[in-house]
Amino acid sequence: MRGLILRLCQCPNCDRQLKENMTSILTADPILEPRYMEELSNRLIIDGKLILSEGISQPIVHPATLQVVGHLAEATASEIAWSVSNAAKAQNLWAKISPQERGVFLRACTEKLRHHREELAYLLTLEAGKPIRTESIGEVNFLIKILDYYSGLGTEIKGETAVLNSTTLMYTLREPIGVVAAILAWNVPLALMAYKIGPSLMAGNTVVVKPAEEASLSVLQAALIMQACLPPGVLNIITGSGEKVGQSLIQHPAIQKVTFTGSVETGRLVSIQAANRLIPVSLELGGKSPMIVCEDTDLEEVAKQTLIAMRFTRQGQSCTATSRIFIHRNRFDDFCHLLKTEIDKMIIGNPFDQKTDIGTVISAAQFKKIQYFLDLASREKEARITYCSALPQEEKLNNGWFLQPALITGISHHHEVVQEEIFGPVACLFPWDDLQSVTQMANDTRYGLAATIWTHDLDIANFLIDNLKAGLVQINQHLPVQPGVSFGGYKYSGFGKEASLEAMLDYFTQKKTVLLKKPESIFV
Ligand code: TXE
Repeated sequence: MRGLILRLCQCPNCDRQLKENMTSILTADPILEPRYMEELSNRLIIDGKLILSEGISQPIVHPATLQVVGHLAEATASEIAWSVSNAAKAQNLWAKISPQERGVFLRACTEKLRHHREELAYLLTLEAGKPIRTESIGEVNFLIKILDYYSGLGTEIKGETAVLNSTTLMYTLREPIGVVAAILAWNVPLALMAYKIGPSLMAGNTVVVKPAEEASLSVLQAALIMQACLPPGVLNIITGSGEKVGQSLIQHPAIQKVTFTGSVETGRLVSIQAANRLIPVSLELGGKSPMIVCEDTDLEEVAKQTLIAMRFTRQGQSCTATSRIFIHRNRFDDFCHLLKTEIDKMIIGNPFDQKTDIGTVISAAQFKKIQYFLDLASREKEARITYCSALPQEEKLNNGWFLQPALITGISHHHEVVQEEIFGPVACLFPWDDLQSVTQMANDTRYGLAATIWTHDLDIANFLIDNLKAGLVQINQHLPVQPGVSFGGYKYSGFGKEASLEAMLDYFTQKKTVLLKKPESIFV
């Protein structure tokens, strides 16, 4: 195995070094300064160390300019095996530390991460094309918030007791599962990392994370920063393709649990691989979330909130994006007009520019996928596509994966464009007349992740809450996932919950039942 490159930032000096590097880059034109990426290129984190992989590597491009900014390694079979066996070794020790103490480690990680917020945001923008102001900084804060939340849950890792009869006491223990394989999608890599490593580590598991090929640098760097506060081997990162690295990871005999976020099709494969090994799996598989706008709402406010709900700032690449919008027929035209007016105010542009609201799509593949759906819609006779805002004019952004937000009306609800997750800035809008039929349409997809309702009528709200088939229903707002609030889907959106105490207890521990014979009472 080739040597270690850096001992991780465990001292104040090393920390300063990293910060100095970043400051010089952040003040320069970030797009032209890929030096820092060299330090992360082709690296893995195994046994607490940053390792130069021996696997083949592929370029990482900045989606706004297509400039190569780093390289991603395809971890080799021996590196994968090395990461898992080290994680298994570390797990034996990690599990012996009390949950509260594990919380102290995790809290220390969040403190450390707080000092590196800008550089992590920079990396996210560099590799994913997310606007630094409207997306990247918020995602880094969210990573810290979620880990901070989990770090306080040590005292909640406990079971139940029952006196079965005069001689038997029953109690349960929540024990770690072992080594967890966490396979991440690219749309919010740091948030997904937090959902998975927070509960895993607190529950006494160790983790091998396989980030998405499109967004590995920010995950590597966040994990690198955390190494300073964790025992070696507790948190490992291996990079590379899903088909090879992801699959081999799941197949390793020491992996005892898989947690996955990604597409339905890959989720199915992951689930089959986990089933072959008889290990538990949790899946978060995206959505095609409905938003129902009733007649009694403040349309201007709803139009403004739709920008958030559709995640236009992230080019709609969000699993909870409200990509099917149902508006009461009496307000339909007004709403379409207001929504377009609001989107038109958004600036699509250089994601590093503080003025930019909307960045790029992540990759050529995703760009093509979205265009494919837009082409399909454009071939429908009755359908109308309204493009909003304007593409950037800067020459260096000419080849970037920028798309204008698109609003589609007049399309059948059964159409592929409406039924499939586009994962782009494309919303389909429908007028509705009665609650029964709009509920039926809202439920008429294979997904069931989230739903948003706008009404001040409690009866209508209650009817919809009771009848919508979605794991998360929001009324008169569209908040992002909140720490402590269980998040997870119905139907093809997957199974398992994230971001909550329930997520940690039910999906990252196993329950041992103890039947204890009470000694004869000495007082009888
Ligand atoms: O996802 P994949 P992709 C949806 C969205 C998007 C589509 C495709 O609609 O357009 O998925 O995105 C790893 N064994 N979502 O192709 O393939 C892969 O390396 C083990 C919704 O990027 O699901 C990556 O780390 N792992 C989603 C991860 O799985 C495998 C967010 C996800 O990749 C593997 C992102 C295999 N056989 C996309 N094949 C959400 N739930 O929000 C791939 N991987």
